[in-house]
Amino acid sequence: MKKLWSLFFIFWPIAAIVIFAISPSMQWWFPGEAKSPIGARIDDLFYLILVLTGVVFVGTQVALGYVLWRASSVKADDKAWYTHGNHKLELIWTVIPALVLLFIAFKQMDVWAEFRIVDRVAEEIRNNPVAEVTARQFEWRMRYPAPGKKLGIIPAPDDMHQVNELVLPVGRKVVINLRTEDVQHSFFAPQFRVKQDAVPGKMIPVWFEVTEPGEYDLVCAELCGWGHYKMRAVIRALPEAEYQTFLAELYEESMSDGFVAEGEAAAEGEGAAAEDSASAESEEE
Ligand SMILES: [Cu+2]
Repeated sequence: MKKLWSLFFIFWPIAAIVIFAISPSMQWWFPGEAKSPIGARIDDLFYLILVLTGVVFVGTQVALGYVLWRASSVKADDKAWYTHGNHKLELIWTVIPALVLLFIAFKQMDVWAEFRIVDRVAEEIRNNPVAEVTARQFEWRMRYPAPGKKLGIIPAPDDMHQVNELVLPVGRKVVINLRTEDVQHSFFAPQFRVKQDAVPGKMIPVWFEVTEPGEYDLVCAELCGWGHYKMRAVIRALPEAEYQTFLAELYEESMSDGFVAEGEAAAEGEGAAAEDSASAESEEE
C-alpha cells in the first residue's frame, strides 16, 4: 500500500509531461498562433519559462516519489537518522535558481520594453494614433480621425465613430489611445497577446502590429460590473488598400445628413414604386 502511494506521486510528473506535449495542438494555452510579432515573442518567453519550470517540477516530483519508494521499504524497528543540512547542497539549490531567475529577468527585458516603453515606437507612429478606444459599461466606442487628419485629444466634428468594432490596417505598427468613461476596464486582444488596463482619468497609448487580415476578439479583461461578460467587440484587420477604402466609406457615411438630391430621389421613388407593384402582384398570387 505504501508503495502504491509513492507511485501516486510519480503519476503527476508523467501527467505534466503529457499535458506539456499535447497542449499546444489542443490550443489549451493560447487561442491559436499569435497574430502579432510581439505576441510571437511573448509566446516564446512563455514556452521558455514553461520548460524551465517544467523541468524543475518533474525533477522534484520524481525525487519525492523516489524518497517515498525507498522509505516504504524501511522496517518499523529501523532507526531514523537526522541531518542538520549540507552547506554545499544548500548553496547549490540557492545559487542555481537565483541564476535561472536572473537569466529570465534579462531575457524578457527587451520584450517588455518593446511592449511597454512608448519611446520604442517611432515618433511618426506615436503622434498619429489610428483610433481612440473608449471603454464604458458595457461597450467599446471607437473614434477615428477623418481621412488625412490627425486624431485630436478633443473630439472633432468630422471624427468618425463605431461601436464594438475596431478596424485596423495589417502589416504596420499602429497606436490606439485607450480610455474609459466610467470604471476600470481592460483592453484584451487575445490573438495579439495584448492586454492593457483602461484607467479612469488617463489616456493610455497601446501599440501592436497585426500580421494577418481577419476578424479577431476584443474583450474586457477586468470585472467591471454586471454586464462585463457582454463587453465584447470585434477587431477587423484589413490590408492597407481595403483599410483606406473603409475609412473613405465610413467618412462618407458619417458626413451624410440623410438629404437626397432631387435626381436621386426620383430614381429611388421609381424603385420604390416598382417594389410596391411587385409586392402587390405577389399578394394577388
Ligand atoms: Cu469592462
